[in-house]
Amino acid sequence: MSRLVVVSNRVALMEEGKQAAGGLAVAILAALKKTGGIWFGWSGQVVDGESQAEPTRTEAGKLTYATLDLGRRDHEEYYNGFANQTLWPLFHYRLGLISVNRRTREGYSRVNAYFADKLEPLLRPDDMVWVHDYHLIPFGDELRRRGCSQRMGFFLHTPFPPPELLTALPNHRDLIRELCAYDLVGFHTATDLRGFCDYIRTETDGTVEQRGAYGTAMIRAFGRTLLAKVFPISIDTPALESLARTAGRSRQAERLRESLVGRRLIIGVDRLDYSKGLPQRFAAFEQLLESYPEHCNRVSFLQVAPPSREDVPEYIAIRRELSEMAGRINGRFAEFDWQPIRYLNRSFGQRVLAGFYRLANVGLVTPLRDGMNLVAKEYVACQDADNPGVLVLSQFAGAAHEMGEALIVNPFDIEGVGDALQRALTMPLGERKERHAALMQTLRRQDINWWRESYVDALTRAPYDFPVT
Ligand code: ADQ
Repeated sequence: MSRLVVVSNRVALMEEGKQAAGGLAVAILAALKKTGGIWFGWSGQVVDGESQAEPTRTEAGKLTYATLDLGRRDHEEYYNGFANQTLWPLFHYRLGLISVNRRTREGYSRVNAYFADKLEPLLRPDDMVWVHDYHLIPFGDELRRRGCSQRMGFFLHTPFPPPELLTALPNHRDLIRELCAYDLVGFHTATDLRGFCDYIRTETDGTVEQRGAYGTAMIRAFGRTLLAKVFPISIDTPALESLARTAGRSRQAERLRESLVGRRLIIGVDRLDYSKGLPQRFAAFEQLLESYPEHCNRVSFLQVAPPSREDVPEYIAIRRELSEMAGRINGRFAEFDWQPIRYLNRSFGQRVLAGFYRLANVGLVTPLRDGMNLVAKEYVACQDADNPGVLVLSQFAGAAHEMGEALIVNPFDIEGVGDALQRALTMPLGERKERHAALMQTLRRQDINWWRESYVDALTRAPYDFPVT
């Protein structure tokens, strides 16, 4: 079996048993442990001066972590700059938020080239390289320039926008040419795949050949042949199910339950990011209280939102906006013994979150645009099948493609989301159980291991110069 080499912006350097890691990190580690291999990327450390000259290697059995510290300028231009102020808003359909400049694009290319310089000597001819996310689109092309002919795959964790938006990026063709250096390009949904295929059709001389009903396309462009395919990411469903069974009785979950004194609970859990639709969500909760005043003093909304990317101005702005909104709505509706919104800028461990999900009558997941959104899946997996809560889910989350049995909402339609909350809070047990059972069927069939195995299996069959089904 070929060795797997995983490349991601951040490496989840984990000592076994320590720190409950996210499902993705666990799944990747499981794959790496099976085949042996390398997990390569940024250490998460920023240092004064130049980026670290040689990777720090940490051996853990058959697995090697190889990480690099980034110099301040590289971090600023590559990570805060082009990745998070240009590509992130662009890929989330937010042209009004993109900042475009040559300096950060150059920084992005420079760091990708530098990463390639450092990984290339560690590669063996038969390795398979699996690169993750928008920070590293040019990475495969940089390896190819260094003569690497290994099988290389890329997976995009964000949405991929339609060409009408993508072409707002200066020199967009360069980025897509770089993306075409991979053998396999994976997306969460058919919408993302369609965006990519439409770009190839309309902006290049390349061709797109649809394979199967939907979900797979053979691309010939920029002198290369690659497979583009949908792989909806998921969660470790059985692990979360069993975690939630006991976590519902944990000390923190008990404290939360006691603090509610019999009130219903709506929960939201997100990184504090403008793509997650948090101001609209707060407004929808306010709408619920306004349109259905019977919920006043009977329902609490817990929003957990740890700050992220705090060096980027848009993230400072949204944090300020949300604090202001929570204060205003609480000031408007609160009673001396009831605070409508509990808004927390901190994160919790997986176990605590699982207990909170289990307690919540409604999971409110309303991003304006999201690659997948794992919180939606986690919320469902953590419910008690005999008395499950209801998921209210944005039509613009990738998860909505597979989770049609949730209450699907348009997050821009504040009144509509308010009505959906009312429906969720008053849904009869029979309907809740039916919807939950249907959602669970999908989550059990397509869990994180299924996702990882399908991807690695497809990559194993590269290059695809022959017909693939
Ligand atoms: P994110 O934008 O980070 O991921 P999401 O898919 O919801 O969004 O994943 C977040 C993960 O972090 C979940 O596992 C969640 O439990 C955890 N998390 C969130 N808030 C937390 C908190 N307060 N405390 C502890 N844990 C918390 C990106 C894309 C998504 C895509 C994923 C995976 O933006 O669209 O689903 O990658 O591909």
